[in-house]
Amino acid sequence: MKIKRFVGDSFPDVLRQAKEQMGNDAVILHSRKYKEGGLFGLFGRQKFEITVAMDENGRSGIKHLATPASDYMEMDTSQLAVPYTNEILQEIKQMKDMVEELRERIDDENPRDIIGQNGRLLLKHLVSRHVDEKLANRIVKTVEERAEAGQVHDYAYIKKLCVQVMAELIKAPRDIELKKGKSRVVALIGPTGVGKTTTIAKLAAKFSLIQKKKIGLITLDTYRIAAVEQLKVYADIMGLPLQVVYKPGDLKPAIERFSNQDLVFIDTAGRSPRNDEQMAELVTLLREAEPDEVILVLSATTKSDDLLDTFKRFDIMKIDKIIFTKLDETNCYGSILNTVHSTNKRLSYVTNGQNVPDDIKLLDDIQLAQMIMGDDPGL
Ligand SMILES: Nc1nc2c(ncn2[C@@H]2O[C@H](COP(=O)(O)OP(=O)(O)OP(=O)(O)O)[C@@H](O)[C@H]2O)c(=O)[nH]1
Ligand SMILES: [Mg+2]
Repeated sequence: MKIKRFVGDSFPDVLRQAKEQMGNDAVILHSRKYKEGGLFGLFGRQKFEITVAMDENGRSGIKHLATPASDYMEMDTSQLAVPYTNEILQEIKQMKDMVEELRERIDDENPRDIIGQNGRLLLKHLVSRHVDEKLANRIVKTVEERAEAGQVHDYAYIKKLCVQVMAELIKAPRDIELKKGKSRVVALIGPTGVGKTTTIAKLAAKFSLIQKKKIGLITLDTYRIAAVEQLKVYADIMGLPLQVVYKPGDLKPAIERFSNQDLVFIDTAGRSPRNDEQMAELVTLLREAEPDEVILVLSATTKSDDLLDTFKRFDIMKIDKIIFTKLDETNCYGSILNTVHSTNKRLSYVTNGQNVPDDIKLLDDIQLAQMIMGDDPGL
């Protein structure tokens, strides 16, 4: 018995290697997927491994795994009107072999069927990455239409096409806009605990320390004592001015006082989108603030249906962009694509950890699509 391990970038790739070196009769003993390398353990490269055995006498093998005729003999035929004779079993076996041979020939000669196979593989993969099944079907269809006939057998090529198609759906994420000589007011809204305050601290650090912009911070979150304290700690560390607003009437004057800052971030209290009273209060505050940008903060760990529901409820505040947080807490980013697709909103930053200010990034559409695909976006 010869046993060998094969490693590659895709399952078809390792299977091909195994077939080439061990022949069609080899038997797969074990298979697994694992991540290699990566950043923050997040963008590791997906690897596939199979362990294959080959009986050197050529007796065990894939062909022998097909049900042998003798198994049919063991069926309980007492209930059947027509008894299974050896002759019939022989014919069934011949027909099975013919179908198998035909299937192999079609696979070799008909590239469209190969794309069909690769398409099915791709669909399964996208759904496993939490891409909505309907959307995944549409993506696969577009990939199939665009695939060059000569390359359809190449799954790596099909995956690359898929990344392009998904990137077009995601569209290029947008940075926070700055206007020369004008103060810009940006409010972050969203459900409780998604990371609004932490994200403001990261953004404030990026714009003040790296881009040398003048930043002002305003918090409307006075519901919890700890909430003001949380932003105050960051403001003190970065040496940024912070104003705490307790009632709607004080908001406009606070923004006025920051009219010389390049960028003013407004932190809001996390609201349950299902609590109408809380939502109405937030709407009143935002009307008062008239922010230049309203950014909805969502967690990548939330289910697609809930993300969409949350978006709809917060959209009375006219959402401009979406920030996704906690990318480090999940492996499947299909929900990001689903949300962007069904809301038709632009993404902005993504965050991938609790560290202020490091764990925030403005990825491009291709990098996001690669992440959704489960590939290393090369960061
Ligand atoms: N793993 C991970 N944790 C994060 C990320 N962003 C924020 N957090 C953590 O999530 C928790 C909540 O963060 P906050 O910034 O207080 O969230 P919030 O949306 O302001 O919460 P409320 O004001 O209570 O609604 C904290 O423990 C943060 O450190 C992230 O990208 N990844
Ligand atoms: Mg907060």
